Amino acid sequence: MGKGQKLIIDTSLRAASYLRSDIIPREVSKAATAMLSSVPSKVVTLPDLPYDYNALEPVISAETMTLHHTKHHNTYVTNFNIALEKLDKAVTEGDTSGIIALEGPLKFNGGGHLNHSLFWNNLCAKGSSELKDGPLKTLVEDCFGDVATMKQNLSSMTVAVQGSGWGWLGFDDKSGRIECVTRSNQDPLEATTGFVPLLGIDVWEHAYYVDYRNVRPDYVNAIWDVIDWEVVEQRLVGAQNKLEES
Ligand code: MN3
Repeated sequence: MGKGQKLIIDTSLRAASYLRSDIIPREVSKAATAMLSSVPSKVVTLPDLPYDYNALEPVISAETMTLHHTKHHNTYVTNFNIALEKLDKAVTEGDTSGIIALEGPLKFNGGGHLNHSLFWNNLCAKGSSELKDGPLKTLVEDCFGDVATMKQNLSSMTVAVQGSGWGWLGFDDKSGRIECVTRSNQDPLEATTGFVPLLGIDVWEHAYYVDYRNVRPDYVNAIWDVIDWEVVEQRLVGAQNKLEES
């Protein structure tokens, strides 16, 4: 069964299982619930990297990339699926307290999954990182004066994140401008601020400790060599198009 099909079926089964027996026969409701719980409820999976583990060397080592992808990101995926399963159960049982208690695990693990999925894709091999003339460069120059100033702003804000977190270049769909924003832990940018994520920099220690030890500024300064600006520009253009359609 395809992912889309499963989602549609899951949704209709869920709807059926919530209906009271005075609206539909109890057997139908029971069968829907039973069938729903028999369908594997794994909603997210660990995405493949768009390059080899050693592709970002020497900026980020293959060791860091392997650990970061197969251990850290994978743990967010696993725990997000567990939280979703619990959510399903709590919703089915009408357990309001249980639903609310899942807010933290959903945000942390779902955010971890979203953030890393964006992060892998906005990186590329050193030789391929080039910010060419186009809508992104034009808007960066309009908002920051020049590209170097934008990099400086985002670097210093990201280095200054207390504890674990992320630095982002975000698109503000109210003003149509780009801004530097930081978030703590795995708080996902769009869900917690409304900014559309264009470029993310992970400054959890697991992202750089093997290669840079505790020297976060060296890591953040080096990462500019492996930014996939084409992807960042695609995200910008996508957000701008969405804005025009709305
Ligand atoms: Mn990470």
